Amino acid sequence: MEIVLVGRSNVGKSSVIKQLTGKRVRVGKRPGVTRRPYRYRCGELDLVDMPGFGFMAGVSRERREEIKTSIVRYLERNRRRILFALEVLDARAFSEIVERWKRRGQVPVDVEMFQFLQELELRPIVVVNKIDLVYPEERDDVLDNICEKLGMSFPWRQWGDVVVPFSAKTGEGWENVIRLIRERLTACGKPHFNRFLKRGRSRFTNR
Ligand SMILES: Nc1nc2c(ncn2[C@@H]2O[C@H](COP(=O)(O)OP(=O)(O)OP(=O)(O)O)[C@@H](O)[C@H]2O)c(=O)[nH]1
Ligand SMILES: [Mg+2]
Repeated sequence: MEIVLVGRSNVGKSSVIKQLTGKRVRVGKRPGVTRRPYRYRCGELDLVDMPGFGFMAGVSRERREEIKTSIVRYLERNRRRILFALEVLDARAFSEIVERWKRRGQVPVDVEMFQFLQELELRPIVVVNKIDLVYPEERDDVLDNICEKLGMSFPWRQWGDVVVPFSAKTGEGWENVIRLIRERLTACGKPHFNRFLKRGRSRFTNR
């Protein structure tokens, strides 16, 4: 069984996996570091790091479309093995990117992906990563805005079982990410899969 991580390129999917598993994961400053699904085995559970979608400098439109299609196919083909998904967003960049797409009259790829995950009943947890880059007094607004863009009404706090602010850099929000994953695993009838999270947690608590 597996949990998949999806999201725009460079939002920090690989960094989140690194923190969750404590494993050596390739993380990069340049978008497009993860080129194919990478599977990290954690006992009976796998965490699958998907390639990032959306704009990447130096990557053609055709290639970007191919990546998106390959993610959709992967999710459809492996649906029965997937317990749920984490959709990772960049707290600071998200709203601006969504506005840009809307001005062009298109549905932003992040929003499309969130809807697709819901259609597949993958009950996505939205990990709003890089929250360390948003001033504390602006965070509620940023999170309300993200909820609204994803089709959920604000205030964001009513979606505490779906949306979780996090920083893979500082560990802020870690306890809530773990809590949501545990709740999902229990809801899927796999509470014993929680064991794999222990090592990851110690990475922050031992800092
Ligand atoms: N400030 C800050 N930087 C972060 C955080 N999480 C990740 N980063 C940085 O963001 C960059 C991208 O991180 P990755 O984990 O490689 O992102 P990714 O989503 O896997 O990217 P692709 O594989 O290209 O799709 C790296 O430089 C990370 O160090 C965070 O919470 N805060
Ligand atoms: Mg990556």
